Amino acid sequence: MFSERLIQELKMAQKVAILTGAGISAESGVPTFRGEEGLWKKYRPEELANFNAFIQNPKLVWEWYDYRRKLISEVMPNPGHAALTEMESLVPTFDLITQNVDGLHRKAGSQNIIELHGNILQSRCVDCGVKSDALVMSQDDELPHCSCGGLMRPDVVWYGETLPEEAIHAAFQSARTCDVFLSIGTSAVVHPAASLPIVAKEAGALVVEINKESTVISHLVDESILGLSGEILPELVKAVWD
Ligand code: BJW
Ligand code: ZN
Repeated sequence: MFSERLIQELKMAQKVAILTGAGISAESGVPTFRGEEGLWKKYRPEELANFNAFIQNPKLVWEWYDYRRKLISEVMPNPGHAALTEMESLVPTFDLITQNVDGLHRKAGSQNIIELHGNILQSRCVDCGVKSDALVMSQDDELPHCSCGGLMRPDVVWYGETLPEEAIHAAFQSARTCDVFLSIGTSAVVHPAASLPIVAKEAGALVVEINKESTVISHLVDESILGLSGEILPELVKAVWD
């Protein structure tokens, strides 16, 4: 299933960078964004994951996040998350860059996590920027407000917003300096995250994609392994380090 090149490069790697997307959490029961399963009520994620949508209808957007936070709180990391946690203990330097806001890598025990799109469990004030543990809308559907009076919003990165500076800097630095880069469970259409595998490739890393289906970067990477990350990643760890 795995090329000798991938096995040898991973064995010898001093630094491995991983980029994960919604696909890694799919086998835990978290819906991905694109395709039918990404729909909530009749909305596509891009209709809700932007500041204009929030300002126009904060109640609707909070409802979507409340629904997702509840769902996430009820699911567990899957063998794909666990394999990455194990990989971290086997590689000298291991950067786990994730686009996911679900916190499942942390729950699985991963340590060095770079969250590019924030964290759904936190909220932040639109006016003063103060952060707090996410507030669930109260029973009478009151919107969560900050002590300064500002509206609280989910502490995530929406379309058209800049990514946390420290996280994006660390992610590009990792892509530029790793020996092996694995892009896992992401459609690789959302930038700047989608540029990371390309940056790694240009810098000379072995770049391998693990995804259920081909993506827009499949023809640009060194190897594209089609299948479920919850099945492939444990096999990969076994093939390289057992
Ligand atoms: C499995 C599986 C299994 C399933 N095993 N696989 C350059 C070029 C073009 C556009 C832009 C550009 N630079 C910026 C833009 C605009 C925009 C963008 O990229 N748009 C594109 C869609 C065209 N980017 C931005 O706006 C970003 N900001 C920015 O660049 O700031 C600078 C700037 C400011 C102003 C103007 C211009 C520039 C911000 C992007 C923020 C994205 N936010 C979201 C929501 C986060 C909060 C939340 O969760 O609610 O992030 S959108 C959504 O997409 C979410 C995800 O993290 C992200 C990526 O999705 P992901 O993870 O790839 O999921 P899917 O569903 O797409 O794919 C899952 C894959 O898994 C599929 O392929 C399945 O087959 C597979 N799969 N089961 C393995 N078991
Ligand atoms: Zn405030």
